[in-house]
Amino acid sequence: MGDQLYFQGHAAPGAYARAYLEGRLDLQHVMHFRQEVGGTGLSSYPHPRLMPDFWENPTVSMGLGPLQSVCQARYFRYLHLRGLCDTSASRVWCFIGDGEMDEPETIYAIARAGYERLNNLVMIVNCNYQRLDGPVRGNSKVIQEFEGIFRGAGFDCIKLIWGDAWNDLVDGDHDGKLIEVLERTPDGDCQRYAAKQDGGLIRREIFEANGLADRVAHLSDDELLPGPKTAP
Ligand SMILES: Cc1ncc(C[n+]2csc(CCOP(=O)(O)OP(=O)(O)O)c2C)c(N)n1
Repeated sequence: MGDQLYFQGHAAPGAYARAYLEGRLDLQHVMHFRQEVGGTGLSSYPHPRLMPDFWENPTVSMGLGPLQSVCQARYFRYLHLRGLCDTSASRVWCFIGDGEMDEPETIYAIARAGYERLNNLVMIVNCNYQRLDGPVRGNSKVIQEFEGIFRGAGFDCIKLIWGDAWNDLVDGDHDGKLIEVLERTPDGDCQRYAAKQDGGLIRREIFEANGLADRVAHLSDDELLPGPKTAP
């Protein structure tokens, strides 16, 4: 038996794009994104009733994906332990938005997965700080908060934050001062750095204002830009 996937709803166009490149969808489908009632289009969100040959698992009512993924992971375990089906290599992958992390169902699902020791479950949280009704949270550090929730439930946790452009700066941060500055920089400021695309701003506010100007003296403003595209 294979894996099961639960995609956060706004990732659906990514799945459609891949299916188009693989030849599973044609241009007619793609040109009718969100116009599926006539029979040729693609539903905006994953749902097996709307697209029975494409989606197996409905998501998007926020919290549904995480909740179902835990049930599925538990069911894989059940099947295996009772000798009904070999699901020992099956994994459940659940893609969640940072707004979706606010849902009680999501928090419950994470706690439940920890309680059941479901190491066949991988949850991936995309943190873009946006939900339809505004920013995910004001003035805080969502990635840090989420890490606490996951680690508290017993998950291993990997944070992918900057890409590799700042690896040398982080590797050379022997006294931890750069990390400390980044950890107290609120999400809103990181979004501002990413939006302004101004390396000089990053130099002034992250490095010069904190006595770390020498760390980046050898880098141009442009070379600083690949840094915090998202939250440190
Ligand atoms: C229970 C519930 N409440 C509200 C909505 C409306 N809604 C759809 S997507 C969305 C925001 C999603 O934000 P996030 O999880 O961060 O994903 P992103 O769109 O940023 O990828 C909201 C509020 C919903 N689908 N389900």
